[in-house]
Amino acid sequence: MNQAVLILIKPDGLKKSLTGNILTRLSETKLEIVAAKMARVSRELATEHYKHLTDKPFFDDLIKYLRGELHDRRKVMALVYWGEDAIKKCRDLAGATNPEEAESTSIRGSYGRITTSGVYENVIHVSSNADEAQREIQLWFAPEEIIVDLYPVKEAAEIKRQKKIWA
Ligand code: IDP
Ligand code: MG
Repeated sequence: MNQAVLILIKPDGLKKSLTGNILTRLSETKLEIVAAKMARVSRELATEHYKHLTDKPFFDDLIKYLRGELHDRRKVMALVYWGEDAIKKCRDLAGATNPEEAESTSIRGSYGRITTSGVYENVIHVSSNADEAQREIQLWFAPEEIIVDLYPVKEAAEIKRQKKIWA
């Protein structure tokens, strides 16, 4: 079954110059990239993305981590991969959440670490099921940023606002 999955290269991955390595690993899946961008991560976006973890003791550090406050990189790379069994293929390549438990050949096992303050710096985010993928993709991307029609859309009048164009 064809599926979409959200991948984030987290700020530790960017700081360690791992973008190329991670994309190379993900290309083993033969999945198609249907959206990609660099994104700044507002507190609202980070909190919404990780809202299932609000009650966890590590939540504040996790928000700081995703926002790049721990790595001086105030951005992430966001991608949508699409194809047969996309979620399982990408989760398998990513490895376990805890980088110390992740298989050593997986992306998290190869490049992740646990900091002395207990943050799991595990280099990438991968959606864990189809519902989560839809919620996350709709959170990170607008329909026109994705080159295939993944989910239903509706027409909305655009509110006229100032925007930057090339000078
Ligand atoms: P996942 O990223 O493998 O789907 P989730 O349970 O959704 O795992 O957790 C989201 C993120 O929160 C993880 O990728 C990791 O960065 C962080 N995290 C999860 N569990 C822990 C923990 O026990 N200690 C510290 N950080 C954690
Ligand atoms: Mg998760």
